Amino acid sequence: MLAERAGGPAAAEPVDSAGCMPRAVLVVPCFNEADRLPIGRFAAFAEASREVDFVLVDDGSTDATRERLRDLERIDPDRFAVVECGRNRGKAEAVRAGVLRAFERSPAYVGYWDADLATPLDESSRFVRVLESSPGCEVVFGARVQLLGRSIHRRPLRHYLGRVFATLASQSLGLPIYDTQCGAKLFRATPATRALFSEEFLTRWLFDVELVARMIAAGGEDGRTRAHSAIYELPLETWHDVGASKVHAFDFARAAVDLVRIRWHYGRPAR
Ligand SMILES: Nc1nc2c(ncn2[C@@H]2O[C@H](COP(=O)(O)OP(=O)(O)O)[C@@H](O)[C@H]2O)c(=O)[nH]1
Ligand SMILES: [Mg+2]
Repeated sequence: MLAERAGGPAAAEPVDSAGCMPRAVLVVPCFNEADRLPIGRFAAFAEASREVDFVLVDDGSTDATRERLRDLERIDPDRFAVVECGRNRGKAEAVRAGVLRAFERSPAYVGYWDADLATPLDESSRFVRVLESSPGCEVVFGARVQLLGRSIHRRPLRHYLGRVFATLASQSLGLPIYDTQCGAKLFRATPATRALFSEEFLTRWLFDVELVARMIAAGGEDGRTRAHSAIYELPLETWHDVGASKVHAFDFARAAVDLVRIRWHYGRPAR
């Protein structure tokens, strides 16, 4: 059973779900995912691993996503919670609503994970281990790096467009970040982290870039240096592009415009 504890997330020692607090809560944004949501993989993972609970966000889907999410909730209501966002507002706001709900469970770590499980759930334990073993690290970003001995499968066009975008994002942020857009991220659940999610995001898809911009801004004069040591990019063992993406070519043009908006809005820290 998940129970709230006094003292806030940073003050409490996490225990497993069979006790009280989940070690990690992963938010899964879902928009029209009824046909591709791998319910069996979610259920099997929750059964096998007691350290992760889920907040499933239905972002105003027009298919049977909500019913599928409720099915998961029925399997284990202590481990799966459903948030419904009335109308479709985009991944950014769906993740934000889910993260704020996740904080109410007082976990040690809060993150988000794409519904298609392009990043398998098994990878989440590696994210947790990084935060456990590195007290100075606040955030772990999955990074899709094609290294020998890994299983990273990305369609070539998506890969190259993604690399162009990642380079632009890195330059715009003034931070040598490799992969802002991977849909698997885990944060230490502190008040500072929660504050990153307190305001609405400017963009629908580049909120990951906005989160980094917010971290830099929160660090003041030393923002970039602090963000550099607080963010750890973890090269994934496995990442498989799952078909039927909701991101289209037009979105890459839109992304370039949004990068400019982000830079304008959050400002660029001095080098
Ligand atoms: N909330 C919300 N989530 C979305 C929307 N579009 C996509 N998503 C979710 O964002 C995640 C990534 O979407 P996906 O289509 O796999 O994008 P890609 O892997 O980057 O091509 C999935 O969990 C989707 O359900 C949307 O309009 N609203
Ligand atoms: Mg995907």
